[in-house]
Amino acid sequence: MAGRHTLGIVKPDAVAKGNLGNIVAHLEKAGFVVRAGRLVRMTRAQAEAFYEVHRGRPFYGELVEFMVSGPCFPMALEKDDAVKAFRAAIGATDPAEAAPGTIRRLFAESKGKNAVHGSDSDENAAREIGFFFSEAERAGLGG
Ligand code: 3AN
Repeated sequence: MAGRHTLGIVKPDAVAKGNLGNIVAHLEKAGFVVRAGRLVRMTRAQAEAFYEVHRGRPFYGELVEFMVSGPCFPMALEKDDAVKAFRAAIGATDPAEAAPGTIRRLFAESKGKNAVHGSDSDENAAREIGFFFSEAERAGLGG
C-alpha cells in the first residue's frame, strides 16, 4: 500500500523570493497536511549526503552549491498516496515542461533552481524525513 508521508523541500530560490508561504498555502489547498517543517541552512556535507544518489551526475556539483546557497524549508507532508500526489502537485523537473497550475510552473525559474524537491519513493520518503527530523519530531507523524 502506498504511504501517507513524503518529504518536500522549499528550495533556496523560492525561500529567497518570498514564496515559502505561497507554496505551503498551495500545498494545503491541494489537501496536504504539514506534519513537520523547519527553516534549515544546510552545510555542504549535509547537502552532499542528502543528494548522494545523484553523485557522479553532471549537475551534482551545481545542485549541492545551490542547496547550500541559502536557507531551505524541509517539511514532512501527509496525504493519501503522498509521494505520487506531491510529485503531481509540483510538476516536471523542468518548469518549462511542468503542467499549468503546478508549483514548479508557478514558482520555479529553471531545471536547477526549481523551487521544490519531492521524494521519489516511499523508501526515500522515509529516509529523507529521517534525515531532517528527529525521532521525537517524527513521533507526531503517525502511521
Ligand atoms: P526531481 O527533483 O524532479 O525528482 P531529479 O531527481 O531528476 O528531479 O533531480 C534532482 C534535482 O537535481 C532536481 N530537483 C534539480 O534541482 C537538479 N537537476 C536535475 N537535472 C538537472 C539539470 N539538468 N541541471 C541542473 N540541475 C538539475
